Amino acid sequence: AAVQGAILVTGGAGFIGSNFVHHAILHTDQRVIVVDKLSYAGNRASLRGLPDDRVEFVRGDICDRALVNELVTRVDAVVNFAAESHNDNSLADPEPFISTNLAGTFALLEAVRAHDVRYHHISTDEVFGDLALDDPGRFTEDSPYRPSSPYSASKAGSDHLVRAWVRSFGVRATISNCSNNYGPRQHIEKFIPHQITAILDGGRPGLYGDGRNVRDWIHVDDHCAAVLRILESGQLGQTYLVGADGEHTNKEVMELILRLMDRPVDAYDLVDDRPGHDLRYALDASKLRDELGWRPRHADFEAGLCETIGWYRDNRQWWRPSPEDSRV
Ligand code: NAD
Ligand code: TDX
Repeated sequence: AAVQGAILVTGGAGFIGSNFVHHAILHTDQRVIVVDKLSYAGNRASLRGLPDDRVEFVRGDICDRALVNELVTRVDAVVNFAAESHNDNSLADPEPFISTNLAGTFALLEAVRAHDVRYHHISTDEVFGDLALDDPGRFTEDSPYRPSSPYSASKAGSDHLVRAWVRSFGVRATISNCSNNYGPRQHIEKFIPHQITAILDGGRPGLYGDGRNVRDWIHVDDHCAAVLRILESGQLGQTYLVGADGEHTNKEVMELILRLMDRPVDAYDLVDDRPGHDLRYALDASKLRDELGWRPRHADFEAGLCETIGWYRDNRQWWRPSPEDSRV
């Protein structure tokens, strides 16, 4: 196999990173080192229940070049999930997006270059900007980069760094650009868990603008399986789009959540729109399907959403820790 003993997972206490660590422990015999600085978005509880002899947790910053350099010498591959990930935060204060998403990627690239370690870069469909609501097209690997927000611009810049390190230095890297993920352990700042937890708390959820914006949803497990497949069999230097043909307007998703939670489907407010709000994301994952044989397993969005609602209902202490929890 392309990857042997151990993987360094950056941002492994975050939403997708922690799901990836659980996935890799279940589906491979790899050992995993997680490095995560435990920003507001990181949660140590997301890594509970994993075997101690296969998972090591290191609290640290991917911008710390000495730390990253040392960790890279102990693994066969790096998967970089660590990022500032929320568009609204990037509008309020772009600075951490520049340091983590750009300087952090730079630190990792220099380390994998020095030690010739395989690198996989996690990115987003947002680097391509948005599509018009009436545009029948979808993003492909060849779509031009046209990011809209400080977040997506920092991710776009990080992708460019990876490609430059591949071409100029022969770094053995791949990139994946995924659509909007949903599932367990997603920070409640994000749309789906934000609405679910607002309803569980007895509040009224808010839809930005008129709710016509479209997102292309994929279950986080399907994203994790795709990343593992690319790590094992992806062609070096290549980019793969990851998506599961899951386009829905925000209004549709809001109404579905309300219905699944036994609330009237109009029990929400329209609130101020996000400045620069991207209209539509949609991506064509044919390359990943045709070349690597990946298929999404959670094709039924309603069933996946129902399960996700159940997870937030059953894991209130994860998203609303009590004072006793924080003292442990
Ligand atoms: P998240 O915000 O839930 O998790 C990010 C994790 O990175 C957190 O645990 C945080 O503590 C950690 N982190 C932040 N800065 C760090 C630093 N400097 N050093 C070490 N750790 C640091 O994000 P997520 O939604 O899991 O996204 C993970 C990756 O996937 C990001 O690169 C994001 O751009 C990409 N992505 C996300 C989505 C989505 O829908 N959530 C879709 C496509 C791509
Ligand atoms: O309260 C809300 N109401 C609302 O209508 C929130 C938080 C969001 N929205 C809208 C904005 C978006 O159109 O819902 C949609 C989804 O919003 P987010 O969850 O903030 O995601 P988005 O901006 O689409 O970006 C996400 O997908 C791509 C992730 O946060 C990124 O990390 C990823 O790269």
